Amino acid sequence: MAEVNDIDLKEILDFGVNLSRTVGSVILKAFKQPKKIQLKETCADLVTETDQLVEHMIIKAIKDTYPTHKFIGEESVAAGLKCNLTDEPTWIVDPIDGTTNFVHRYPYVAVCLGFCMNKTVKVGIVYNVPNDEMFTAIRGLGAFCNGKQLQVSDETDLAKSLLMAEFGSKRDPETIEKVLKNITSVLTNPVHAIHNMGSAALNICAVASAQAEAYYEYGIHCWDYCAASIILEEAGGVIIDTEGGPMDLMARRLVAACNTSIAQSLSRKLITIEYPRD
Ligand code: LIP
Repeated sequence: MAEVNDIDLKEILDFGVNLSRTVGSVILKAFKQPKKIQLKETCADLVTETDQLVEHMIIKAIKDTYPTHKFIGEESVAAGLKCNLTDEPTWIVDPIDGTTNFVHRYPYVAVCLGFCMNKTVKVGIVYNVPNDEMFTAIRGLGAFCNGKQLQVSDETDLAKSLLMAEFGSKRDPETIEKVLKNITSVLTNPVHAIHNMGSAALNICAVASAQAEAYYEYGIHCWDYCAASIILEEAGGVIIDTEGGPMDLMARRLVAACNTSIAQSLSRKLITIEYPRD
């Protein structure tokens, strides 16, 4: 029985899957429609009214069903709410991971619901809406996509790997120079290729699904990778900090991989791009 501190994690998962399907239908309806776009931190950091509406629906459902639970949501934090993870049962929510994809109708757009207790991710749901792919995991009980169990790639050589990477939304010359240094360092490792899906969560789920061997990014937020992190770990993969230590949910950076050897080889190739913590 998946229970922690008398919280039934299977019930949490079922609630999260149903909720992500409900809000997913709102996203799908808006997917092809014209969108009202606002800019957040930079000219490439977009938000739409659908992001805000979906997060409002998610938070209301959590408050109605689990009134004592806490939440951290991308758009609530953008509106000024503190991003403060405590030991309390906490939902970490990204209503639309891949907002730029959503704006441009590129079909990689995910609802991300991570459920944490004592600052540890216990349940993850990543719903790729346009492709109807429901990625789920409960700590200790495996990872699944539409009910099919996931297992990472058994490749151990970075040079024989497909890498996912994202380049973030900062456009200042200093950051761009470091981003390009990392791309050069990895391409000359060499690797088979560097691809990206425009969604941190779906890049991580690609590694969990043995469709890629590793992924790295600097500048993402806890809501981008909380839910997907447990899906990858339950599929047999690893997520570490870019400096090589354990994953830090608030550090805004990560290396995700099918095994520790590839994760550590990749982290040694990277120079740090500094971002303020969440
Ligand atoms: C996105 C991440 C992506 C990153 C983008 C953006 P959002 O999240 O999933 O990995 O490169 O800059 O942060 O904003 O679409 O939820």
